[in-house]
Amino acid sequence: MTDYSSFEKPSESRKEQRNERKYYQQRDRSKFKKTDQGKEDQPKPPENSQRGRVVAISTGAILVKVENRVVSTSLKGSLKLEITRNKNLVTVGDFVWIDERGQIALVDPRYSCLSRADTLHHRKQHLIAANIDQVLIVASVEDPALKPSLLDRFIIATERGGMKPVIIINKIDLAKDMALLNELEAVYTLLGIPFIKLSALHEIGLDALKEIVKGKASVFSGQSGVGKTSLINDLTGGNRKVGAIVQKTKKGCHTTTYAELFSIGEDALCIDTPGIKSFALWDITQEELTAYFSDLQEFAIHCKFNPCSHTHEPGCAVKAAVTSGLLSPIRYNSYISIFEGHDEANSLR
Ligand SMILES: Nc1nc2c(ncn2[C@@H]2O[C@H](COP(=O)(O)OP(=O)(O)OP(=O)(O)O)[C@@H](O)[C@H]2O)c(=O)[nH]1
Ligand SMILES: [Mg+2]
Ligand SMILES: [Zn+2]
Repeated sequence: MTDYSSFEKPSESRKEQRNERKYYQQRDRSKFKKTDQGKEDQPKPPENSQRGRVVAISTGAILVKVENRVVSTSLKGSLKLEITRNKNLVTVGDFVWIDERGQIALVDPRYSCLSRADTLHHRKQHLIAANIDQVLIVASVEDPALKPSLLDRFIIATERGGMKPVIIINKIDLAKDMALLNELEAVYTLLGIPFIKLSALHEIGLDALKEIVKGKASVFSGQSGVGKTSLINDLTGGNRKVGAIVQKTKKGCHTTTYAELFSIGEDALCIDTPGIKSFALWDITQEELTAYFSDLQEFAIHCKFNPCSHTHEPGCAVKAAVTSGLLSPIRYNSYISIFEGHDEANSLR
């Protein structure tokens, strides 16, 4: 079991806990769609309850760090009734209040939250992690192969949830052709998204990763087998379980089975997550989708029709920009893939 003793400074007093709570509530991410923060009539924590942070959720148990110990707890019955639009009501990184009976009675408003549509019920939000600063979107050059449209899905979910995206391309030791990588690097650099190429196995490029995680809370997310846990092991000197790639499918074997939060050194936190099988965006309209592709949007304003889906309409400036080399076909294909729901289950409204 992970040693949680050093990962977050325990709050000394109730007053300090209140201040901490206020701090998180005040972090304004108004540029992004609010998750569930800012409600005027937030319920108050019950008398004699203690505040803690969810560090892991495994089958049946929610592990919460309260002061400097980790307790195994569950959701209070009345909270479970609120599970309607959400697949899960509490997630790793949440700040929660544990009542006298040892159950979670209240979940604090989140200042950020990474979520996707539930695999089975697309109208439901599946929370992956909460109250983090950035999402390290991890992909590998090969085994499993790089899927640009998956990067873009993650970027949209990250920005909607109020976090900063960082693209981490692992396994560069397996790269045969750098052309795709270079093109992606150019696209994302132009969009202001950090793009880090490295190899967890050969410890290449780790300094850039160390720099990126410094002083922040980061969640590592991506397909199974891309090397999330390997990278975290490199950063923490830990020995978490990693799994070999299934040679026949070139995919990971879902080694990490639940999300877990722990510290990287003194000042950084990270969350390791299980590899995702598919990533459907949650609760997004077609208009919003175009707005998230800011490079595409630049041309979209010149389309003959408004609105234009940039698929079949005559006089489409977006398609013209791809033809003339002004817009990367990778981004356009990605947009189309999300718009039409190709290769990943999708839930556009
Ligand atoms: N060639 C190469 N292999 C790597 C590299 N990083 C990780 N691997 C291998 O990729 C496999 C999967 O690594 P994991 O760290 O378990 O991947 P993960 O993303 O945590 O996978 P899940 O927990 O299933 O989501 C292991 O066999 C690692 O040794 C790398 O930089 N290069
Ligand atoms: Mg893993
Ligand atoms: Zn158009």
